[in-house]
Amino acid sequence: IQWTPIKEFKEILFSQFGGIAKISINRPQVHNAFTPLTVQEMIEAMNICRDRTDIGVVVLTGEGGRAFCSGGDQSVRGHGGYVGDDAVPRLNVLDLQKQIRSIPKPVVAMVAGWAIGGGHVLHVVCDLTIAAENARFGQTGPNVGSFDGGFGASYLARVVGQKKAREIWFLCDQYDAREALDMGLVNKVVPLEQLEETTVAWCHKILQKSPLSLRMLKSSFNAELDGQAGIQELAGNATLLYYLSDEAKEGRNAYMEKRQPDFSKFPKFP
Ligand code: 2NE
Repeated sequence: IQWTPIKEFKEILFSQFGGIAKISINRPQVHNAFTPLTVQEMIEAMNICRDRTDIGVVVLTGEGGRAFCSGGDQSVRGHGGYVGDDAVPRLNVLDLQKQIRSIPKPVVAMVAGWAIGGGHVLHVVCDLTIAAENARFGQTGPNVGSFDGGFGASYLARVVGQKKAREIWFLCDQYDAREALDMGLVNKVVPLEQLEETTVAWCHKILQKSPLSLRMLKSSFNAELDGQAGIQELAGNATLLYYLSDEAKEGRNAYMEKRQPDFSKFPKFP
């Protein structure tokens, strides 16, 4: 598969293949652990994916075939967060998690090797996960003095159930790809050499579907779980659809033409 670079970054690769964008953490020497800069770059890439109308689906992955992501880079963990060049401690991966959930396009985690700690949470918040047979999943927070009580706990529990989510966090065990499939944590398991082609095939299927329908579905799935923020997303999509209608345009036109709007011709559906 010939990926074309979209933009150069220091700690991620960002490329596209037709309507598919791929964001790949490029720190294989530490199993793709993230720093504040990695996350900042991923956030920028996600923003580009959101804005670009030719991109319909985003793949999140890690370079090297041995890890998707091993969470926050412990070597830059300081007093109150992960510390970048500006010496400010941050947990900006939480912003990235929200962005993955709210971008109105499907996000697919393509997992080879380790998806651990904050890296595990990243795949959990993606819409779909396709795993290679060498994938290993788990949380480590209680081992290393950390935890993610947001999506990392509550959304994980929605995905695998309360008992299993508590087991994952309280025991910090690691689970292979087959176990992950059995607990509904991933959508499909394939041999490592078929991981990318399978992911791209799934993405191509998605790209053939109605983008507005996918957008509405993603925000509908989120709405039930995300409270006011989830309702806001769904309602924002309703506004988008309404703006496409002649009825809404009559309101705007009347205002611009300094006249009373005439909504009488629009049906009052049962
Ligand atoms: C992933 C795991 C189990 C793999 O083990 P193994 O034996 O296959 O590899 P190894 O030798 O541990 O790792 C290879 C190199 O990568 C570094 C290691 O230190 C090692 O470096 P060298 O010794 O070769 O120099 N490395 C791996 N993960 C790293 C990390 N996260 N930070 C810095 N260096 C890392 C094993 O490597 C492992 O358990 N890794 C740590 C996983 C972890 O605890 N992650 C942080 C969880 S907390 C978090 O992510 C978080 C949160 O809880 C809340 C908010 C935000 C973030």
